[in-house]
Amino acid sequence: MKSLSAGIAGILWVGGLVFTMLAGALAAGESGASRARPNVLFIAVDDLNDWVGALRGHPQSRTPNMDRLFAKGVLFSKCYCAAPACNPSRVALMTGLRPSSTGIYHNPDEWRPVLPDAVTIPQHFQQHGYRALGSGKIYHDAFPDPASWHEYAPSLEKQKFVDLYPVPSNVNGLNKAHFDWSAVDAPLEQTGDFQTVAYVVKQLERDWSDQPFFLACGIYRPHLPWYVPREFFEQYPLEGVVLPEVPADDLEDIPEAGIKMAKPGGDHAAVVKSGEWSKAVQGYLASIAYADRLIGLLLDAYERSPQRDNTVIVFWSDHGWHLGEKQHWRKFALWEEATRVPLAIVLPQGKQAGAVCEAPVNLLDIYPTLIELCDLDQRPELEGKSLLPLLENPRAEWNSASVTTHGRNHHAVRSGDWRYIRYADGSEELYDHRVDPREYRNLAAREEYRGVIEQHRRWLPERNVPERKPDQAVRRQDRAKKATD
Ligand SMILES: [Ca+2]
Ligand SMILES: [Ca+2]
Repeated sequence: MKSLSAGIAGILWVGGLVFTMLAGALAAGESGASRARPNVLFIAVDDLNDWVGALRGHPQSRTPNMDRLFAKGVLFSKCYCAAPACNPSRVALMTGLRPSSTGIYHNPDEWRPVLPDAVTIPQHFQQHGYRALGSGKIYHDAFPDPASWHEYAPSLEKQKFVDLYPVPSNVNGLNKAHFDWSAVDAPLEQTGDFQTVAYVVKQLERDWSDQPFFLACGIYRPHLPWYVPREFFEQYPLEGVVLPEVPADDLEDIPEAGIKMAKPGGDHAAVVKSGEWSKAVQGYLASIAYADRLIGLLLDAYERSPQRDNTVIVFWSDHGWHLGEKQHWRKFALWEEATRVPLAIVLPQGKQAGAVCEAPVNLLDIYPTLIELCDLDQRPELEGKSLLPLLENPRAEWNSASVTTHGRNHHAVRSGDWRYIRYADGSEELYDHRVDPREYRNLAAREEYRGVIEQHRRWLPERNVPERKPDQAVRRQDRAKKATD
């Protein structure tokens, strides 16, 4: 509890939490168990960009259940990932360390041998008497972390249940591994994500009066391939699908290093040429609708749960996604679409329900926030910043910017109004979000913005450790999958 200066509502709320913590300390004194510490329901949705609820990234996307979750707590409308790819983003989030400090920049970078002593979020909870358990994708598929959990489904070594695939696959004919989309004729109950949610629901129904839980639920869609039951495709009839707006000359003011990330001659050229763009957008929307349905089942269970009034929910996605903006697809870039993620934190007993916080925050901030919310020991090595002051007062002054790193020394700095990108070769982009939310006009070369750029440079990490030489077998495996994760 650091800040007591956040206004009446904040003080009342902190007062309530102090009481809870005091009760916890008393309980600990009596029984040795930290009984009154809040439980944590930790929900990850893979590859979910801002096409949700109040973030309004796409005019047609409907996410009633995620909206229901956001309405219970604080939705952070300017949250960005530490890295725009599954593995480095998740490693940063779960260890609290920046990619530029660990050298875990890419998907094939096996992280545990590099960080043998890192204490992940669930490990830290374990050390405070919590039961750590879960199911689904929390770490990158290739690198689960058995040390993080007491129990996991399907197992400590395998995070995900088997998924549905149409036969034959490669439905769109693009021959790009998992870069495919199609309705499947099977019930929701047969999907891997459903089984993950069913496991988590069962855990929520258990009696937890003797021990608090840290319970993780990692939903895999809308990660590729976009194979979900037909009913979700039918929510978005193909003929009405709205495509992202992509000005033909948008890349003309972008430096070479940015164009290299966009790869306009790759996925985008193939999708446009094959006439699959609308189907792809439909597939992503359908996959989000499917994930949303599962979130609904999870929320129903949370609402029925006897632990509801003493459970914190953290809802996050690991990075954003391009569907043609900047002639780019997937993540792996430093623009708004690839870096913006939904983050919501639901506090016990409906505190701050329905608030939207516009301060620029980062997924790295989750770890220190949970430490304060659950009164765990501080970890001085963490590089994020506790969001507690913003949970107390979502409009509080926030003198910070959010940094995303993609490969060594390529960084984006997002402040409240600006996005500044600096690539390793020194080339730059600057966008004014007050007038250019789609980042069409790169202002970096204009003299009058030197001051703004200087202000943003001070957030760039000072340390940029070299890239690792990843395990070649893993790299080959990942290449075989075309690095879609
Ligand atoms: Ca991902
Ligand atoms: Ca442009």
